[in-house]
This record gives sequence, C-alpha cells and structure tokens, in this order.
Amino acid sequence: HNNLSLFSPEQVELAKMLLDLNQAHLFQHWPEPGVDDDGKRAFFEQVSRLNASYPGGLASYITTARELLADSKTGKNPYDGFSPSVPSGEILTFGDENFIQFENAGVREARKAAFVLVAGGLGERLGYNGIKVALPLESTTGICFLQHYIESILALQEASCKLGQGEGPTEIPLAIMTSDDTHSRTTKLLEENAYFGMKPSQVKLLKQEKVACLDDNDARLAVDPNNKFKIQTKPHGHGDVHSLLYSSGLLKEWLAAGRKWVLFFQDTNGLLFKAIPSALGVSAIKEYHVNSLAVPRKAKEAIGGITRLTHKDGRSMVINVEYNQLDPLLRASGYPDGDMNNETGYSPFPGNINQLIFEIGPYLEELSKTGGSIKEFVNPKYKDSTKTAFKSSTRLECMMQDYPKTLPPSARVGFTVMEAWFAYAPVKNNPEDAAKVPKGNPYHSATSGEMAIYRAHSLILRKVGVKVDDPVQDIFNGQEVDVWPRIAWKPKWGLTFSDIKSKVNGNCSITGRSTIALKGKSIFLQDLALDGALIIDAADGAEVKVGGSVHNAGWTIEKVDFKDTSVPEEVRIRGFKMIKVEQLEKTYKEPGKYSLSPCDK
Ligand code: UGB
Repeated sequence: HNNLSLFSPEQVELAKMLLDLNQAHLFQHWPEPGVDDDGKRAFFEQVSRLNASYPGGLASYITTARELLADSKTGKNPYDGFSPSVPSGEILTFGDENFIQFENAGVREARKAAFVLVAGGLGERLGYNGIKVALPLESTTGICFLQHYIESILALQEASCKLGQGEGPTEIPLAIMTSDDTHSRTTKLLEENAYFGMKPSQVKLLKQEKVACLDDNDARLAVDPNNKFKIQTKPHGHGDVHSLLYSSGLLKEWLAAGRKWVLFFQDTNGLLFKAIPSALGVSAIKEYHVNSLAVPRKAKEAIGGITRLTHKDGRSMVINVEYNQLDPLLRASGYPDGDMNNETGYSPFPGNINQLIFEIGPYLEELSKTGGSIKEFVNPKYKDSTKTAFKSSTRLECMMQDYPKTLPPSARVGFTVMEAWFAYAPVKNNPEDAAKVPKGNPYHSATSGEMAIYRAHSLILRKVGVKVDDPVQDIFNGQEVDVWPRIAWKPKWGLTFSDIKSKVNGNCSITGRSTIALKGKSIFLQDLALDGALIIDAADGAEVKVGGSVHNAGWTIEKVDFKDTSVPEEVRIRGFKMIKVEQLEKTYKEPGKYSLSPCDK
C-alpha cells in the first residue's frame, strides 16, 4: 500500500527482490505513505548495503541460509563421508640449524609480502571494553599490540631490504580488517600515534559489514527489535577477509607490484612475529600455496585442529576442524573417546593458530572464481527438539582458515608446527573463565599472554648463552603461572635468532627479580650482570655497548584483583601491575658510539 514514487527505481527493485525471496514480512508493519518515510528510505539503504557487501547478494545469502538451516535441522554432519587422520607437516625447533635456514629465507622473501590483520572481532570471550589491538602487549614497555605488530613489520622490511638491495618492492603493506565494532577506534589509535612509524599510505583499513540475522528455518530476515525499519545484523566472522581483499582490488594491486605472499594474523598474539620469518621461509622453500601455522594442541583447547580429511570417494584435504567440531567428528569416526591427549600429553592433531601464509598468484586466481566467498556454517540455538523455532535469531558465519576447502587437490596446502612457547600466546579469555581452564591447558588470558612473552625472551636469551634464572610460580587472578625475569625488547632489537645472537656477547646473566627493556636497534650486551631494572632506549644510529654489573632495587610486581574497578581495565584483567622502585635508565638520542658499564649501583 506504499506509494512507490517515494522510492528510487533501485529501491523498488530491492523491494521486489525481497518479495521474491519470501521476505514480505519485512514490510507488513509499515505505516501508510507520509508516515515514517525517512525510516523506510533508511531501510532500503541498509538493504542495498547488505546486498552489495555479500558475494552474490542477498539472494545468494538467503538461498545458502535455507540450505544450511535445512541441513542443521536434519542434523547433517558437515563431515559426512570424511574420516580424520593426523597429517604430517614441517616441524620447526627454535634456534636449530634448520630453523635458522628457514628464518634467513623468510627474511629475504619478506619484501615481497603483504600483511593482513583481522581485527573486526570484539573478543566477547575476553569481555574487554576497548579494542583488543590497543591492549598492552606487556607492562614493561607498555606498548600495545598494534604498535608491536607495526614495528615488527617495519623491522622485517628493513632487514629484508638490506638483503635484497635494489630489486622488487621496498615497503611491506599492512591491511587491517575492521568492523563497525572496531573501525573508528582502530583509526583513532593509528592517527593519534602517527601510525606507529609506518607511512599512512602503507596501511589500508578494510571494514567488514555484518550480515542479516535469520528468524526461522525459511531464512526469513529478522527485524531489529529496536527499529522496525532495520534488519537485525550480526558479525559474519573472519572469513570475510577474503572477499574484502578481492573486492577492494588490493590483492590485484599487490600482485601487480611484484608481491608474492600474503600473511594473515590475529589481533592478540604477542609471540607471533618470532615465528613469521621461519614460517615464510617454509612457504618459499616448500612452495606452499597455503601454509598454516600450528602449535602442539592440548585436547579440548579452544583452537582448531589441523586434520587430514579423507573422503570415501578418495578426495583428501588438510584443513582446520574447529574446536567444537573436532570431538564429535572423532567420536563418529572410530575414536570413541573423542578429542584426547595421547602419550605425548598433547592431542595428535596440531592446533591451528590462524596465522596463514598464501601465495598471492594462486590465491588471486582462486578468488577470481569464487569472489572470495568462503564455505559458511550456521549455528542456530533451537527452542526445542522439533528444531522449528530459534531461541534468538541466527546468521551465517565463515572462518578465514576454511579457504582451502574449495581448492583443487593439486593445490599445495601445508602447515608448519612451531613450539607454542615462541609462537602462540593469545589474549582471549577473561580472568574468571581462564581460572577455570583445566590444569595443564593454556589460559589464553591477559595474564598468561604477558608472562609468555617474558618466558619466550628468557628462553631465547638462554639459547644465545645468557644465564637467566629459573622462574618462580605465582598466582594472579586465580591462574598459576611461571614468572620469569621481565625481559622485553623492541622488534628492531631482535627480529630473528641470528640477529639476537649477534647482540649478546661474553658472560651475561639476569637474575629472576630483574627487568630489562631494550628499545634500540644497536644495543649490544657484553658481560652484563643484571640484578634489578635496566631500561635502554637508543635512536637509530646510536650504538650502545652495555656491560658490567647493574644492581638496583628494580621493579616489583604487585597483585591486582580483576574485580577492583579502581584500577584500569587493561591492568586488572592481567592481575598485576609493575611498581617501578628503582632502575638504571639511559636514553641515547644522537647517533654515535656509546659504552655503558656502570659499577655496582
Ligand atoms: N575477527 C574478525 O576480524 N571478524 C569477525 O567477525 C570475527 C573475528 P577470535 P575464534 O588461534 O586461537 C580462531 O574470536 O574465531 C577476528 C580460529 O577460528 O579471537 O574463536 C578477531 O578480531 C580457531 O581455529 O577466535 O578462533 C581475531 O583477530 C583458532 O585458531 C580473529 O578474527 C583460534 O582463532 C579471531 O577471532 C586461535
């Protein structure tokens, strides 16, 4: 009964399309012409956006939804016909000869890489009110994840360009996928901090759109409970990154500029860049079209399992099976106990850390066929066993690691297993949930994320010959953790194992109560005996040799309860803060050669 002249011809077409898709209910509550006309036009603007941002438009979304909802109703197993087995991949041990070779190859290759950070998720499990990339990586330097990521890419860029002078790209671009939940805060963080030293033109933000919610098995779109002229929407998942890279033209641009690799990574893994150079080396040397990074996985840990799936008809693929599906798949395939640790104390299926490296050429070729659409899934919560009504609206979702599902068997899909201590320390769980994690499984909390960095740095320095004290156990926010000396460094100080090795000489030692932060490229430790806190900041061009005995009251760790709202949220979710009692702090702003060898102090 509405007056069609109120609307543009495109809007009338959208209305017809919705009627054809059995969505007449969307218009049923519309008042007569002249009433709320602006609301009606806004409705079409939203429909137009939803239609344009989904490969194949709303018609395709609704058709797929009906199919997936029908499968879900009949309880169809998405892995029907497939049996799981443990695949074999490249296994890397930090610092050994093999690792160093891959690392060197990776640094060489890095100039031809582009990075993609998926940061559209709000992190419901963490329950933090800000964006996760703004969280401090650790509280010794206080730098946030985004700064650490950007500085790591810049350090890699510099090291790579030095190796391959004169040929190919000289800048490594960074694309960040945001969503309505994170976009403006991510932009603000970058702008307020001068892009953490990256050229603004080097960073591209791609915003993912949410998708329409579904009210029933016939995929009727849900009306927003707070606005009758709006379709309710929810996030579609990190899988959107593929269609966005394709539709924005960015992938094409990268390939045309001579780039070969695209590396995807997630919002809070402070160790990741220790694994990047070697993993990229594996991709280059093994000529993998797809390389997923993995770590040994504890059974039931909330990370997907890398699995070989072999179909009755002979097809076979190596793919992530998401953590909630691995146990039922195993039980249905002759493993009556499901997802269990074996005699090694770990699940036989390596854990997917969702760090993916694709070769751009074959990736773009595949996307020009699919438009970047990824196999989706639906997870409705039904009211009862008849599965006819939902408790609340649902939507289709997709995951970036499902990309290989549509690849032909000829595609070279591999994976690289790293030890978790240097490759994986995400911040995903809130303190209460982390404290309930079964003993021996990783907490994946802000507390464990920070402690993992100190542990990794301590173990790396041990590998290059520094005497580092053993950790002590302590409990923060109900989580028992190993507390190592608080060793922190900027990516430009130590990007690779060889790099770190070249900066440590003689007999160095660090006691368990010590804190050290190395913030410059050319800081060399020579016969340093540290017992206290030492902070060195050196501008590029300032070469500082640090040695001798440094002894002071240092920094102490004070416990904070996560319920104590007088403390900032990013501090209380980790359960401790640093008290800076006394430190030796030196800053070298001018280029030149310096030597710092304080006596007992
Ligand atoms: N993200 C988006 O950018 N957009 C979205 O719509 C949703 C998320 P979660 P998840 O490595 O620990 C993944 O929520 O999905 C970003 C893998 O699926 O932290 O539960 C978001 O900002 C799983 O196999 O993780 O689990 C974040 O950066 C396992 O590998 C990223 O996507 C697990 O990560 C991941 O989102 C892991």
